[in-house]
Amino acid sequence: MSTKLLVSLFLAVVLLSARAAERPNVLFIASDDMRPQLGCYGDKTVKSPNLDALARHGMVFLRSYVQQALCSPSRISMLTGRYPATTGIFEIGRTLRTTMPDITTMPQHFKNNGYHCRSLGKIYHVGIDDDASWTVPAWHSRKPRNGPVGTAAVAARKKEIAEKGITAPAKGKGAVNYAVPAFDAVACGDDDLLDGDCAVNAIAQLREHAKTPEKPFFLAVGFANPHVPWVSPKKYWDIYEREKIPMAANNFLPRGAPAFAATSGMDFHWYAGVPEGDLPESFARECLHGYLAAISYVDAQVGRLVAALKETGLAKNTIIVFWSDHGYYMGEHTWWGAKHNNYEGATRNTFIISVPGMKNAGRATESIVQAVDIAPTLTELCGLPPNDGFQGRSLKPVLDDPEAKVNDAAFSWYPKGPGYLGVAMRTDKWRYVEWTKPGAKTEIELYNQAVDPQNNLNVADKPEHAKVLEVLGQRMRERFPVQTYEEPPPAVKKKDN
Ligand SMILES: [Ca+2]
Repeated sequence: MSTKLLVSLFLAVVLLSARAAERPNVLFIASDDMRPQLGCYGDKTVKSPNLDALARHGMVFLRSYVQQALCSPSRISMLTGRYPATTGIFEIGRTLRTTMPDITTMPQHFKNNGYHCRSLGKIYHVGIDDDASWTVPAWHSRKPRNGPVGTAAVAARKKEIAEKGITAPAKGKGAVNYAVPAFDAVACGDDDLLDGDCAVNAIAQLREHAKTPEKPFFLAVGFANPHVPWVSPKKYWDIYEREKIPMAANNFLPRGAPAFAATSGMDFHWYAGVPEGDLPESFARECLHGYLAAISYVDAQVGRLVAALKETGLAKNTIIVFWSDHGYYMGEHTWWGAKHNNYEGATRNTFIISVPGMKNAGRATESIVQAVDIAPTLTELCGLPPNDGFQGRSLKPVLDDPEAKVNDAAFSWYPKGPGYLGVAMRTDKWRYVEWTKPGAKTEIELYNQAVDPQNNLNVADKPEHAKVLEVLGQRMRERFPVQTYEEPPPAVKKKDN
């Protein structure tokens, strides 16, 4: 080999390493079932000082939508940068490789470009992970998700099942996972429960990374709260006055909506102590109290991660994303502890991005964004080559100018039924939902978001909206042809929750 070639090779290696070292790190924080109920979203009740501080150093996306309001399909869509229409996964059960064996996911794209990629806690749905996405296998805390009361309830239920020789149902009242109370204020420290322990491990990872600044990282940290059961250390309950927590005013189903569409999950009602039917007000208030405490518990863990970034000096070169996998209902439309549909409350999620040195720090944007936009956004912000498989759009124009628009609509999917697949299109003014089923009449929903932000009244059948329906329907069909979906038979038993 000639000296000239050797020198060129050496320079190429030096340049590549220098470029890798300059690339920002990514701390991607996911929270499970956290609706945009934070101080930085204008909520006056919740205590979220750390996420509000993150928002002051970042941008809050007020109109961010996930592509399906259910844990696993939402996460698979976001992590692959593909719509569920492409992943074909609309349920909890199958891994993404079932339908897309050779896909390159967002973290895998980072891994392929020299990043150390790691998953701690719930990033993909628990038990439905993707090894190819990570440099090392995903890590899960062994600390309890529940306090002593919940842990004892599970043990008692297991004992009862063994003694009676019965087969417990996998779902519903009587299932082992649902033997725990729906909420609990535990006299313990943050690190005695799962999410605090996840933060401890994440901080340890950050300290390790600080020692090898030449290798950028993509660290994904997923918290289990505020998914039901709402279990958090008692100190987070003590910061709220239960009687002052506002209750939902629209405790009725969306009016004029198809009955099969206006439904949500019932799993919350399977937890121990949850009454059938309407919740008495005192019980409903305890639920809201528990949900808010669980948000504050996550908020505190985020604060610890951000403090670790500052302490290690990593903050100046680390992009922080905070994302929840969908919205949530806490009494609105009579739904509790639920998502599972195509309405605004289920599909709108919490989403904050903080980029070191960003000029619009502290701004909020009403630009319509989607979870599939995250992959191309981080790819661009980190200077990686684009990946043609990512279907969203980079949000860098919005980060540079909160008034900028990159999407004219956000799309979400949900199978309902049996046999219907619904696609929702959220534009600036409308939520337009089409429900198609082979051999059945297509059902349409239309909500005027400008006057009906919570989707209380379906106005699709108003004669004055005929033209709007035609235009919106055409817009949707141009993007996504009619698709059908049949839920696959359950294959392997997966860990629930
Ligand atoms: Ca979730």
